Amino acid sequence: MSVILSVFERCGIPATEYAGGTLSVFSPIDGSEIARLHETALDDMPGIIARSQSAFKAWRKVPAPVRGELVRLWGEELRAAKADIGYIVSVEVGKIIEEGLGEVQEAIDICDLAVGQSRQLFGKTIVSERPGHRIMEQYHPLGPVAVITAFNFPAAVFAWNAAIALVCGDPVIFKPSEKSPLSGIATFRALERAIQRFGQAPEGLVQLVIGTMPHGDALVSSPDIPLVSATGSTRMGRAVGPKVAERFGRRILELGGNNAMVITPEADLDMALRAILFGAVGTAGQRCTTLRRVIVHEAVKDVLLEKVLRAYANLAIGNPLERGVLVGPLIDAGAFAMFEQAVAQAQDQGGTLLTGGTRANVEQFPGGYYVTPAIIDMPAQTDVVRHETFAPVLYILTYSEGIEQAVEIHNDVPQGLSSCIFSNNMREVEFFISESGSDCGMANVNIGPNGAEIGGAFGGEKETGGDRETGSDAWKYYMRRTTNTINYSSALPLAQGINFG
Ligand code: UN1
Repeated sequence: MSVILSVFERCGIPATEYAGGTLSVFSPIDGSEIARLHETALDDMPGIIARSQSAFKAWRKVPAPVRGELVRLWGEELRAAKADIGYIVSVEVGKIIEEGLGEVQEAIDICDLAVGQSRQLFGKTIVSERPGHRIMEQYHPLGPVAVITAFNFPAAVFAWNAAIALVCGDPVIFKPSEKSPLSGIATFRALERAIQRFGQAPEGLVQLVIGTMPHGDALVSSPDIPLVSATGSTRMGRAVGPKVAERFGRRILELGGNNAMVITPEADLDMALRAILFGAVGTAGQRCTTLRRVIVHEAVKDVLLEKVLRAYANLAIGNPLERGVLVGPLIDAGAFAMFEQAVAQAQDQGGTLLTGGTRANVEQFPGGYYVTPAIIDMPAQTDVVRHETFAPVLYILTYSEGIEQAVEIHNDVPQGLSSCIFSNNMREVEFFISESGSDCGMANVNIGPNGAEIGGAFGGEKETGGDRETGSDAWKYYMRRTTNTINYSSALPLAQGINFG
């Protein structure tokens, strides 16, 4: 693991930073400690927030396309550091290299999108009911944005928020997850290098906070941070949401998912199989978009299961840094305990364990929590199925009637992030994505629920939080809208025809 130290150095994380501190960071690959980071002093939080506020006063005046130039440079720095940051993601989160690199690519992609967006921060012009009047909307910078990320996407989710916030004119304070801060720091350092090359950013435009819950709390509770973007569990969202609401702040919450795939009698089962594999065992089941439920028609259930079980039997589980391995470790002992608990509960609740569900023996790394991905055939959508377990546990649910029944089962969970249908029947497909279909923020056709591109809006309904980030018009969350009514006549008529004396 000593190679990681030279990668840290190349990414701008020197020994003075990764050693000698109080926050231990472990690699899930073998459970070893890879860094001891220095935590941000809690006393420094007010100063950090104040610096962000003063940076805002300068940054909001920089023309948006010029702000876009900074993000363009960040994209260049990320391209140059892609292999290194991808490697850190793999070591720190346990993703296979391919997925570690994919995550950095996602950060690069959002930079590209944000650069274009920096020339497209537009409002509407609206006709007025009064002669000689015009109405228009403008989008102005909002203020400091706090970005609090989860362990599983430490580079991409920071970039999703920071790239858009920066072009929108907002400074950023970034608190990465204490479980995977190094990937976040490396991504942040690439941004600092871009800032240096850019040469005209105000001091405090982007700041990093290394710490735990109290640090997050300081950001969430501060009235000087108009927008908090937080990714994590529904439990975390329940704590963050009300605190931000209490001070009338804005929030972007990306919380739990319980993503399903409906497989109808007219599905291409080989395609479905491939999507199930990437969806359910990719990232060892630790994506918020991970496939957690398959809702399959009884007519194709046996054929599908046979294919899926055969593929699961050949899954390469082990060192995520080794080519050919598809399933790396869970993040830590806590995640493993949840996995074990879910597998046991599902069986208590009438499920039949078809494969997996145990700790995998990876001899090389006795300290890592590797598991055999579980598939559990459930007689009904019981409590455990309705709960998000952040691990590779796939529940099989069966339907026997039409697509309406499948959708009913599909929507009968508290979460609403991502969903998909496999079918070549346009009636089923259109129903699934219609107003009466999937109630999720994302509903895909003949592709899995995960691995979304950044161009669309990302997020979901119900306990997932209701907000959106990345592409489409998600940028509007990061700006404040003003409606301007302009009178260019020499009279002062009132709207609604009111005659006031
Ligand atoms: C997450 O797991 O928090 O759609 C984000 C996906 C990725 C992002 C996942 N683009 O799976």
